[in-house]
Amino acid sequence: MPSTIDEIRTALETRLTAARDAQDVRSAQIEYLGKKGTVTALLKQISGVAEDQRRQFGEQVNALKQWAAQAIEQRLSNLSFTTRRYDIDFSLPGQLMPAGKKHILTQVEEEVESVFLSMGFDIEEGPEIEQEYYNFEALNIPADHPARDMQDTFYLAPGMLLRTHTSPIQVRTMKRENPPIRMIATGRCYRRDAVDASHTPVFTQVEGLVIDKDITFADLKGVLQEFVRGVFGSSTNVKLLPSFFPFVEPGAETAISCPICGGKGCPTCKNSGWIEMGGSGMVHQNVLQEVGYDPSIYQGFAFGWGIERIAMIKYGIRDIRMFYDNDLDFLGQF
Ligand code: FA5
Repeated sequence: MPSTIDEIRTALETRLTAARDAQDVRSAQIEYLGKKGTVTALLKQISGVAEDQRRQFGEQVNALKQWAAQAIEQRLSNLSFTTRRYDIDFSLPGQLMPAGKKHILTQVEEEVESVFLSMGFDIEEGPEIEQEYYNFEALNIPADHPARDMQDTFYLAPGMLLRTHTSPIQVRTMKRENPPIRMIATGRCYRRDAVDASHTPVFTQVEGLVIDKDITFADLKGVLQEFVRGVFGSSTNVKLLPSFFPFVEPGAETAISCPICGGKGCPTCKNSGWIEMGGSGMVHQNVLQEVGYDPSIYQGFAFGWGIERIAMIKYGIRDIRMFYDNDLDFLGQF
């Protein structure tokens, strides 16, 4: 046990420097400043010191006590700083920045694209601001044709419009390339349609086109069958119902067996077991001639479906407006 003031001071200094945590410092505090502590013992000795030395001894012991108290506090605060630094739990999860994700329609579009890519189709693109020629005339819909009423159009300038469907991309692709052609195109379309649970003025379509020698209606059905099985599940079937589109002959509305009830009948398919998905048909010979193909050599089929419709059936969404309301709680589910 150190006996002189200097020795006590040096010993405490060494002790504090060696202290690894607050606990070590606290026990040093008790050992030196506690009731039975070294410094406290010296304080008690003051009154017993000879009178001529008492004052000097008292001052030295009090100074030691003060220094010891300060040194202990200082060491504690240093330790708490270092402890805090090393107290970080690196295994705790960090605060994640909310990450954005792809819109459900983009996800469905990409899924559709990947099914067709796996069948060897190319992906084409076309402009949303389109020439009337590609949107209508080249598709066998002349200016005075009543079929123009089927697609109420946003005109931008004479001869220019917002495309009403993705079918002009067929024409652009055929004019640019020679057969054989196997392509799909997805994209925004615009119509002056009143908004309701299944219509919006801006919507998305997927267009498909195959041109080659000896292409038949059976090829159309086979490709659509593969497509719907890839998107809706392997037991989904396709049914073609007679319909009219000026750019195909024969034309067909395409229905799939209801993926929700498996074709047994439910509210989604209005108990019919079938759900209509979009148009299709064999490319009209006027269209083939317009793009410079010889219809006696080349035939083909085309189809155009709504991506929103596909997404609604796949995910059981009853109102198309949900896609465009920007409700993050809704969109975050997908
Ligand atoms: C067409 O647009 C044809 N171009 C499809 C086609 C292509 C037929 C190739 C034959 C050959 P229709 O107008 O029926 O057809 O539209 C196809 C699909 O687009 C509809 O079944 C529907 O799912 C979607 N659609 C059309 N208008 C709207 C709208 N206002 N809002 C949401 N979806 C729409």
